[in-house]
Amino acid sequence: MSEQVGITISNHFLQNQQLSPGATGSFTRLLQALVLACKIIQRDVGKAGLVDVLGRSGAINIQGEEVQKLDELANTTIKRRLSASGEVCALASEEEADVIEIPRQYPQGNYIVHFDPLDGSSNIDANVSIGTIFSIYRRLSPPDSESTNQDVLQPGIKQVGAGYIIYGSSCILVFSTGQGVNGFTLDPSIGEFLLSHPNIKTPRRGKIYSINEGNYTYWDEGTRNYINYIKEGYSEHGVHYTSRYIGSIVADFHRNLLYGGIFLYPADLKDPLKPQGKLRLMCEANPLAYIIEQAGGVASTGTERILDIEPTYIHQRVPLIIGSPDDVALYQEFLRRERTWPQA
Ligand code: P6P
Repeated sequence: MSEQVGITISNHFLQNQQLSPGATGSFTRLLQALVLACKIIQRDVGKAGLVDVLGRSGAINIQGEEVQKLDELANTTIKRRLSASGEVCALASEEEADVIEIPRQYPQGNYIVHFDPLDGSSNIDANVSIGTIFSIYRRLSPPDSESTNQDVLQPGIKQVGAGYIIYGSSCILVFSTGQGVNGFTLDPSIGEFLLSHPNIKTPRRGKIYSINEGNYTYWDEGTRNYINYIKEGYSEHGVHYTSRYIGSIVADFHRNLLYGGIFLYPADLKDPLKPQGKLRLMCEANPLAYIIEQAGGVASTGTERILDIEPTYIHQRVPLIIGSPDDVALYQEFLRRERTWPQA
């Protein structure tokens, strides 16, 4: 057990800053603003059920404002807190069609953040865990200038930080700045995130597969053969996989990160408008790919490393196959048709 367990996330940031030669505190201030935004979202998500009841009575509006959809509220919270930090020159949200300009009253900072403010929010009425996902890049254009497309559309390998927050049975923030993956759990009694999962590493192979099997008829042959194999073939060799799929990627990803296994959202023919699958490269696949690689895992489209993809559009969608390296490697064999099931 690391002696660091229990330190606050603020102290963790400051320790990292002291280890970074030439650090100015700018990145730390950005991370602090993000943590504050997530604490506010956690508070609002925690009242979701009540807001609906109280909202109807008209007795209480959330934060004294017109009751908003929670994902709109989360989006606004993150935009306001990051802009006010003075550390960002551009933002891109899953909730907004275009790049978000930073209001003139704030300095143009040196970072760009892509974020999904409240992923899985359609599950909130069922009290299923949902989350915020974020991905941080350093600007390429000169300081104090207008941000450019090149600033916003960088490959995932250029991320300088990424992470997610799960609003569930407890609120946990998992992130990396390139020196491994750490998890912090919110202690609501003191309003602090405390280090609870130091240096997370994912198992080389797991026994969990996560995929929406309702899309089976829309998958390519390699994906169908792989899923059939781990459901039928493996058990012949004494390895029995179990299916776990919540439909909220932060929850599915976090479980597989800790226990091992594979999460798949392959390209499917279900929606002609989304031939590359449902998940977004910049605010879902890239940050989770950064995390899984830092934890010893793999993230691929099935044929290409996620972090190598040169993005062309902020809402670009990609197939995502992510998790334990041996599980992803086996899937790729089926995709290349080196393996077939049932045996030809
Ligand atoms: P489906 C939630 O809407 C989300 O973006 C991810 O969190 C989740 O993994 C996926 O969609 C679920 O999609 O098509 O299986 O309902």
